[in-house]
Amino acid sequence: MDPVNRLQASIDNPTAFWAKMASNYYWQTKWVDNHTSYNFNLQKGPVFAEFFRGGRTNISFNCLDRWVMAGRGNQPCFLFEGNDIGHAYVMTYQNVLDEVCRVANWLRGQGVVKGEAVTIYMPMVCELPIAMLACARIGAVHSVVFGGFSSDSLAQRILDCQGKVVITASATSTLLTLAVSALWAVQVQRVLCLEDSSVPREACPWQPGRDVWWREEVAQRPSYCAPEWMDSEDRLFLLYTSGSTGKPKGVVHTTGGYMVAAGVTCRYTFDMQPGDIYFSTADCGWITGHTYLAYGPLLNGVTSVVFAGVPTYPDASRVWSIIEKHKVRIFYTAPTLLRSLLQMGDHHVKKHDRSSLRILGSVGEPINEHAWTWFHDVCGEGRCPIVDTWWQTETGAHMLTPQPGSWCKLKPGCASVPFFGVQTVMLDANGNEQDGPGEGILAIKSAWPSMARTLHGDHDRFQATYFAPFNGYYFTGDGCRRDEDGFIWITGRVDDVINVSGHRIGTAEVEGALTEHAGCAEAAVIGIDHPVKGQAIYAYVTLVDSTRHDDKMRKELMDHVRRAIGPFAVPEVVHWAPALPKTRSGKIMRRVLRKIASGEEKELGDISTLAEPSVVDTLLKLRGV
Ligand code: 6R9
Repeated sequence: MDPVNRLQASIDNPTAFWAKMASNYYWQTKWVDNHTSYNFNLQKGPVFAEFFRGGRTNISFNCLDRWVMAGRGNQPCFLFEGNDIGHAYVMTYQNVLDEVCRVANWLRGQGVVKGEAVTIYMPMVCELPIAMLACARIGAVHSVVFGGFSSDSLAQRILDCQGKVVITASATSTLLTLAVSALWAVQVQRVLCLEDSSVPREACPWQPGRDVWWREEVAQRPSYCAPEWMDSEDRLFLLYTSGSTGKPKGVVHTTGGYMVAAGVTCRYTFDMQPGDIYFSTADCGWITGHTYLAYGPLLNGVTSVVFAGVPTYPDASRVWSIIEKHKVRIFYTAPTLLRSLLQMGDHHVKKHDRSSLRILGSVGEPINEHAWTWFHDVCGEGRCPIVDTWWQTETGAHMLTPQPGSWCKLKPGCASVPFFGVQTVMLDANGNEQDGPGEGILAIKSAWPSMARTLHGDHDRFQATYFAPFNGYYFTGDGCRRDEDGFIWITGRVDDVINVSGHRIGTAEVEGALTEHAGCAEAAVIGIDHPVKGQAIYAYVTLVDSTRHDDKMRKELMDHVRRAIGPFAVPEVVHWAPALPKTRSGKIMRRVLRKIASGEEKELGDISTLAEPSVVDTLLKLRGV
């Protein structure tokens, strides 16, 4: 069958496609014949999805033991590159399996049982995916919290998942300080801390009896731990993400379906073969690091670069020097990094040999044509296809992407076509499917194996967020356009989610953090275009005392957001707003705020529905004050 027909056949019959793919993995017990079912129609009962019913497996076994048993134990699994040049080492598949087992045995020793949550709060070192795999080994549910989150955010997430064990690191002293200060507020019985030689032990706040050192505790444990055979629908992990309202949502992923989709998307989108050298700049604190650093590459037996440094240190050629050093074949990164590197000049790229590169990937936000062309022509020397992968924390794996084969057209900035077995549709505002070229809302019509099964502790919110907007469909929150070839272009979020440097942030979260400050009466946050970050956070703030419109107050508010959420959520601009533009029913008109922020006040449109039209003039006067 030619590739186009093969893709279409998988979309027409996803169940058969996924079952065929699943048989490439090790299952301790095979699934039953009618192994897949789902419901997306709220009128017919609760939303659910089930894949490979009856099947039992363990993802860490498929990531590690399988390769060791096949004689690949001495193959490098992780190629670590620290921030300082020369701080580099290799871990083979056997080394990783041994360490995963030791950590798994340590976790069991703490009484952690199958189904229990373990929070992981670490920088991007090899021990981060190792800790994740160790949880998976014993059926504990990992909840990784990005190292850039503040102690308050960490505490909130620990409380929500009720885990008693936290795994963290002293690699940056702030990390441990933050971890410790947050833990005081909550019930945590044991903290496993990875020591970094650059931080003296005395500098680490320590609670004897609760806190222990990784190197001391883990080394004593046996280097084999029998895997816990998990039902396909048993939980694998929780990952908190932002939505348009309320507190962060704990997205739940399960074992079998996630495993198959993580492995298969890597296999096809990146054309991975065992032994390939792969480099992703993703952090395991986000979904991309889960699927395309921790799990997917290992499921394919590839060798992954784990880069813990800053891409511009010691200079802007760092990633290209790593690509040259390790002869990287597949490079997966985010548009925001490309945009920051391209400003620094082509010479940084060209001084390193990139002839090993075969496939380039982009993820996290729309890639603009300029960045795409630079990535393709300069970095990839015009030889490597770019796979612009569209997907989400909730989808678990790639949903739309070009395929790297020559049969798939490459269009700069286009997420292109559905992945095998995925039924994407374009809806109009009333939820009707649209055929042919046009614009609409991107939705998914039927279940796929790596879809989120629920939100931790809140299935109602899961249904209300993703299925109630268009009953019968998974609502992505993204707008899209379909061109004459049937290719899909992502046009950005249609809800109140902002994407700053590929980090997903809810406007409501930032507003909540601002209004927690005693001096802030009200806040409205929007996203504005930013040349490097894609979007930046722009905050309108109404103070209790308007005589305090000054930079000192501005700094206080920004510091407050840094403490409440983390540095990446700090507003780029704070615009004083004695009052906000609201409708008569009290709804903030964000459209008006966006126009004022972007200097398009001539295009404000109809503002006659504003309760108090004069606020617009006041806001214009205070722009830049
Ligand atoms: C994987 C990830 C999801 C949101 C998503 C969309 C945006 C991701 C994109 C893209 C255009 C792409 N997004 N990939 N937009 N082109 N290739 O980033 O997950 O952090 O949950 O963010 O990111 O808006 O809805 P997550």
